[in-house]
Amino acid sequence: MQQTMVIIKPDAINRCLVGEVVKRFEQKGLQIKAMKMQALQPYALKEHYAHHKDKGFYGELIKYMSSIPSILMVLEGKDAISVVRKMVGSTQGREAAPGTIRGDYSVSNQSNIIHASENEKVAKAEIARLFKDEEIHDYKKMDFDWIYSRDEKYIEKAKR
Ligand code: 3AN
Repeated sequence: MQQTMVIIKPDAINRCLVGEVVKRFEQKGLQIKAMKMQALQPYALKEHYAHHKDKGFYGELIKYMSSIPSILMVLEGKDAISVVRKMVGSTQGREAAPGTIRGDYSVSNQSNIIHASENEKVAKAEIARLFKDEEIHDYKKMDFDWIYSRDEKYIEKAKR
C-alpha cells in the first residue's frame, strides 16, 4: 500500500469544511494512518513550497498557510497518491472539475482547501518533514477485506 500526505488548509478550517473533506477520503476507502492539527511555521512552509519561491504569490501563500493551524493527515491505500490527487482536482479552484474537492468547494487559485502530495518522492519527504514515526499508526481496519479484491491483497503481500 502507498501513503500520501494531505493538508486541510486554513480556508477549509475557517469555512467548516474539515468534516466534508475527511468524509470523502473515508468513503472512498482510504485509511487514515495519522491525523493532527498543527500550526505550520513559516520555516516549514518555505521548505514545503520551495519550488514556488520565485512566484509572485509566494509571500501571500506563506502568510495564508501560517495564518491559523491546518489539519495534517497521512492516508494509505493502493495507489493512494494518484487516487487522492484525482479527488483533490486541479490547482485553480475555478477551473477544477465539479465532483473534485477543489471543484466543489473553491473558487480561488490560492485558497483551494487542500494540499496533496504530488508523487512518491514528494510524499515520502513531506511525511518525514511533518510527522514523527510514532504519529503514524499501524492497524488493520475492519472493512479492509471488503475494500480490495483478493488479488489486490495478494499482490500487495507478494511485494512485501
Ligand atoms: P497543487 O497544490 O495543485 O499541487 P501547486 O504546487 O502548483 O499546486 O501550488 C501550491 C499552492 O500554491 C496551491 N495549492 C495554491 O494554494 C498556491 N497557488 C498556486 N498557484 C497560485 C496562483 N496562481 N495564485 C495564488 N496561489 C497559487
